[in-house]
Amino acid sequence: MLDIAEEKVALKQADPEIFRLIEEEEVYQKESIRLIPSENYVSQAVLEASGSVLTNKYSEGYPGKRYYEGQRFIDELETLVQDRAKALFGVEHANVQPYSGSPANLEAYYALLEPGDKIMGMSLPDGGHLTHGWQVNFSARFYSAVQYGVDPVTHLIDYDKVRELAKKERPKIVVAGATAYPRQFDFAALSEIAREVDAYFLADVSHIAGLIVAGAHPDPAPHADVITTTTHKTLRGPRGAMILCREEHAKAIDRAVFPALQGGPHNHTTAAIGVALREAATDEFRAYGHQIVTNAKALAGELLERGFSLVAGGTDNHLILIDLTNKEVFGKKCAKALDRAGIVCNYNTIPNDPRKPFSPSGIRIGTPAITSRGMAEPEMRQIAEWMDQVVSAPEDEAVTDRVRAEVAELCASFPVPGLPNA
Ligand code: DSN
Repeated sequence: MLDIAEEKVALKQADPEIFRLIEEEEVYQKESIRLIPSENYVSQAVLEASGSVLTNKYSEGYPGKRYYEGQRFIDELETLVQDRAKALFGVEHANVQPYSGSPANLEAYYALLEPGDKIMGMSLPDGGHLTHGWQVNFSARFYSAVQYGVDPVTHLIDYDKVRELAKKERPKIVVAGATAYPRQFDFAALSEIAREVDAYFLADVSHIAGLIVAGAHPDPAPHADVITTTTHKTLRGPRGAMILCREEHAKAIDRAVFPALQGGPHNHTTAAIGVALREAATDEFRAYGHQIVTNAKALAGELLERGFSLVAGGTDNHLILIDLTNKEVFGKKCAKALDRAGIVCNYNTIPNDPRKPFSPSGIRIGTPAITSRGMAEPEMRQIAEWMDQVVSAPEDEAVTDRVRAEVAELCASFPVPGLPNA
């Protein structure tokens, strides 16, 4: 296999500064345990499509109806990727052009709502996303927003309470989806609530798309009017997004993406999404999706044994939210100490967090990236042990240095997909 320097000869000569930063990031990605639940490692094939000449082409419009000439290969490419998305997710229509998750949600709202209409989504501190109606986001400024949360004791969504709120507030759209909810969504229940108040039902499955296609999480397709998803989390594709919907919404969705809110699609990303969708349709990927959950459950169990307090008591998806209030260290300090030890995670709010989002009480971890490296239950035990050691002594450099060396040694046995590992 080529080493990093041989692979990027032109870049090294043309721009040694950028080359160096990429090279250092590659080493960092290889030598650390990446526990950020929204990150992953793409395959070499996805990287190659992503870095292809398709970045040179403008293609405003859709296959068969473009505003630029020279689309003979791009039309075929985008149609192929749309078809793969429809088949994999079992939906009638797929728009594969959204630049990322936030634009995709904006586009879905634009297609279905009028300015000022009411959005009902999960609140950010309880695990939702900014674009689901959080106060500082466009979704609460251009629309009006009401938020549901989790039960303060169980940390689970209380669907009766969501129904009560929906009946009182009469939103025009109910949004399911989260960035820090470690349990499964009951899409059937949320869609029923939406129907009861004549609202649309949007499932933002960005975090769990890979689990859904692997059969490791319930499927929203039978229930949702529209599904939005990023493509770079558990789905293990490039940074991008898709909007999937019923045929009745297809025209409105397509118009919202282009010309309303975007210009030309990023064809290199479209191609890389297509490669990822093909990979995600394999038995190997199904096994991968189930192993993500198996690993998350194993890691949660090991953490519980070491006295960590977990929001919602554990996990049944890819992520774990740790409440550090019973430890001597809060989220940010803990995340920084873990990073020094080669274990990368997010500091994160927990439900009803008494602390501020920039220095919250918790950390958020997840297993998609480490599962892509082939790590399994024995490694989860080791990771929990290292986390315990660092969290118990976050300022002890001897501990963080030792753990970092041990982490690098373990990582050397688990090659990173897509990176030279010679
Ligand atoms: N940034 C994503 C995450 O980390 O969950 C959500 O947008």
